[in-house]
Amino acid sequence: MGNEFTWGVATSAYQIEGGRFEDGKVDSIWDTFSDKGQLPESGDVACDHYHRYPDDIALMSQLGVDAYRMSIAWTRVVDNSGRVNPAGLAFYDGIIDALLAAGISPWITIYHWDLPQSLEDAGGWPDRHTIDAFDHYTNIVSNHFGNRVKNWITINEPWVAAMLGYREGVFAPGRTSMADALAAGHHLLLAHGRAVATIRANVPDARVGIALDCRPSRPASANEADVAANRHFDGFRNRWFFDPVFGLGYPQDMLNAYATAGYLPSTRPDWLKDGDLETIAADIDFLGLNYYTSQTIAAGGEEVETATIQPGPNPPAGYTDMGWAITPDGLRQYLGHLNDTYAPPSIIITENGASFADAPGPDGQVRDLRRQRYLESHIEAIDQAIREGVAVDGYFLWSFLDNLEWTSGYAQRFGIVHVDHTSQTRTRKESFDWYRRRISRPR
Ligand code: IFM
Repeated sequence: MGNEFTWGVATSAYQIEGGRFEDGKVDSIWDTFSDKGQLPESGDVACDHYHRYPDDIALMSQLGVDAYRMSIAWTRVVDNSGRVNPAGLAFYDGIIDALLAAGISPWITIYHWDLPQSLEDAGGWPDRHTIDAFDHYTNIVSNHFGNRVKNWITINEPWVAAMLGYREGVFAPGRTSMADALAAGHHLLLAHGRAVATIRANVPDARVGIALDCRPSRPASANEADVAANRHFDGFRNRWFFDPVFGLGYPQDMLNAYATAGYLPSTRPDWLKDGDLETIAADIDFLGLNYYTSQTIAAGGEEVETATIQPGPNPPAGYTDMGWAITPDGLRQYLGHLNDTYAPPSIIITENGASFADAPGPDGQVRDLRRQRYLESHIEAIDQAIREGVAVDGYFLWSFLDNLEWTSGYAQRFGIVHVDHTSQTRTRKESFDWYRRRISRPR
């Protein structure tokens, strides 16, 4: 890995901040989802990062990272009438200034799923007007922070926001229509494209990208039905988002399949307007890739994301507490595939990490050897991809702190810093020191 390689850690606002009722914050769809009892625990307090960020940044400083990927809560900085909330901006000013003073470069994710509830009430992501509201918010934050923040990620994981939020209803806002999910996904991608232009206008030296999650897959056998199911799964889970971002438009096989299934009209969907695909394909400086696991697909699994069943020739090196198969070589292979298919100018691993629930022992140490092995094997896979010619220029470990893992609550622990969610005590895990040593090696 070369001199310019960026080593970082990542979090998101709802998962760590808490401070739900502080300084004029309005509700997001996750606050509502939690109020409706759809989360085992709420994010009202989370890791109380809202009040403890100076200590958290001091810990990051001990870690020695170059960069910190964090998200801004839309609901802190813009009120329900679209007016700027100065107190919300001031909170992030405090974080950004403390990071810069510590020599850590802030990488901002503008949207990590916390849509203002008022916009969901007006139609949410399936409604095109949400894009204008997002652009207004992007304009505010890029204008305000652009003098100090040079690396911007527009949208985090549009597949998750669209499919889990609007099709499966297991994530906020909890709606269950594939037609809505496809419209939501399109509008999230358009919001990305619009944001690229807005950020560039406000911050001429910005580097802008999007964080796409992926679920690389392979057929369970050479059997025709398994191969076709795998092709469909890849279209549903990956190509539907990667192809338009890189100017290939929506994959024709999936447009046909969705029309046949009755999710889309057989003619052009009503949400696809002239010029949309050009907007979505805005030039980006890097592709952010979030990778956790890969999956084997058999007939019947065309649209089923489940990482626990791994038939076939390549058994995983175990499972994380999420039940996700540990498949580092899947990352190496997928990086090669992305390079060959889309030729992105640069790839940044914007998330990679593992949930293991190791707790402090009697001596206070958190011996999370399984996480160290996971991280080591995935960083080695990236290194190998780089040797094979893929331009990977950064790695953000998910996550810095044990945090609110959405509908899994606090039970799933991805952090390299253990958080006791009752006392809010932070304890460095052994993986923290492992990562500190790993990133301090001469490059
Ligand atoms: O915690 C999430 C994060 O918010 C988005 N990417 C996947 C992580 C682990 O599930």
